[in-house]
Amino acid sequence: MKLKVYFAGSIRGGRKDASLYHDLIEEIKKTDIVLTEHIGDLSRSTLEQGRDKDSEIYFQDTNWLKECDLLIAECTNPSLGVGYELAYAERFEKPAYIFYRNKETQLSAMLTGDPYFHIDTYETKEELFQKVHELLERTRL
Ligand code: 6IA
Repeated sequence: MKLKVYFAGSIRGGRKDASLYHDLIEEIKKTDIVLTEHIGDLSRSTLEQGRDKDSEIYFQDTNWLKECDLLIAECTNPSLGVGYELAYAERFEKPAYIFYRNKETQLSAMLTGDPYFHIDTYETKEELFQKVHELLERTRL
C-alpha cells in the first residue's frame, strides 16, 4: 500500500534547504505518494502572493492535511507555516514526524515540549533518507 505523505518544509520562512526538500521528496516518491511536491520546487517563487492565492493555498493544504496518512516535517529552517501545519496534524490526529539538524538550530519548545510529536535529529542527507525510509516501512506495517 502506498502511503499519502504530507511533507512540510519552509517556504516564506526561508528557502535555504529547498534542494534538500526536493531530494527528499524524490526519495519518498520512489515508494509512496507525496501530496505536497511543490515544497521542493526550486523554480517557483515564494512571492506568489495575493489574498486570493493565499486562500487557495490554505484551502488546498488543509484538505491535504486531512487526507494524508502521516506528516513529515523538516524543521531546521524555522517556518510559521510548518508550525501551523504540525498543530493542524495533531488536531486531526495525523501522525506527525519532525526531523531537524540540531547542530544548526534550536527547535521551538512548543514542538519539543509536545509529547504528540515524534522528533528525531540527523546530520547528513543520507542519515535523513535512511530514517525516513525506516519510518515509512514501519508505518506501512
Ligand atoms: O510560513 P511558510 O511559508 O514557511 O510555510 C511553509 C508551509 O506552508 C509548507 O509546509 C507548505 O505546506 C505551506 N505553504 C506555504 N506557502 C505555500 C505555497 N506557496 N504553496 C503551497 N503550500 C504552501 C506557493 C509557492 C511555493 C510553491 C514556492
